[in-house]
Amino acid sequence: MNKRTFLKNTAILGLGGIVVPTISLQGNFISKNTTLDDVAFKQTPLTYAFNALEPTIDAATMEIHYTKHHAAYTKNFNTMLTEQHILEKDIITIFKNISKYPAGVRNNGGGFYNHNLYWSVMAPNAGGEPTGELAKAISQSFGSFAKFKEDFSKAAAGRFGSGWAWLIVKDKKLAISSTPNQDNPFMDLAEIQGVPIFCIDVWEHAYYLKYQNRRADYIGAYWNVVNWKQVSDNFQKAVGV
Ligand code: MN3
Repeated sequence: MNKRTFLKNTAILGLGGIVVPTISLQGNFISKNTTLDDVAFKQTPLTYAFNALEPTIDAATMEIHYTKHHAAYTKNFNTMLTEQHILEKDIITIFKNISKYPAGVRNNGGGFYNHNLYWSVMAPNAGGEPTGELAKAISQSFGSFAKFKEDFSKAAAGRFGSGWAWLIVKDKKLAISSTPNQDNPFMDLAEIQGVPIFCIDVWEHAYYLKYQNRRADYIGAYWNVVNWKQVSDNFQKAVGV
């Protein structure tokens, strides 16, 4: 290397140090000038009224759950990303590396994402049974729809404390899992990892006003509001990946 090339390289390296002065977090570009707008993750708008899932989910629970609990997770998630100068916009990428992020990103990011999925897999005048490819896959994986319901309900009832039960696609096959708190099957620290296509929130805030301590009753009634059309779409996307 001659002196001129050496100086040129040194200048570039020096410049690099100035242009990217901040620490790196799993390759995410981090800027000191991040604003809330840069990272804003938003609550999915509800496509039905707060009272539309009555009598399975009462209007008061829906309204508090959506406008208080989910709104808080969403706000706190955006605030965490801003404070930590995290510009990653793909939440799945964040989840797949979640063990490297602060706990607040894990808890609030999970709370943000999980509830968006939960609202979307419920609908008024829904329930019944899935059809098509999803119905076939459920029979193949669990023996029958009835057995799937039984196993999923067990996972939801058996989750100690607060958390979620999931139907996931793992290696193109269906599996049931559950996670504590606001963890999600995409997260690198989830016991069973996969693509979540259906879920139930078993935090007490999801059912306590109507069902009090009777979590099993809430789980039993939940099947009346499942939006199988949406779950089927989620399944097709997940197996198509
Ligand atoms: Mn909840």
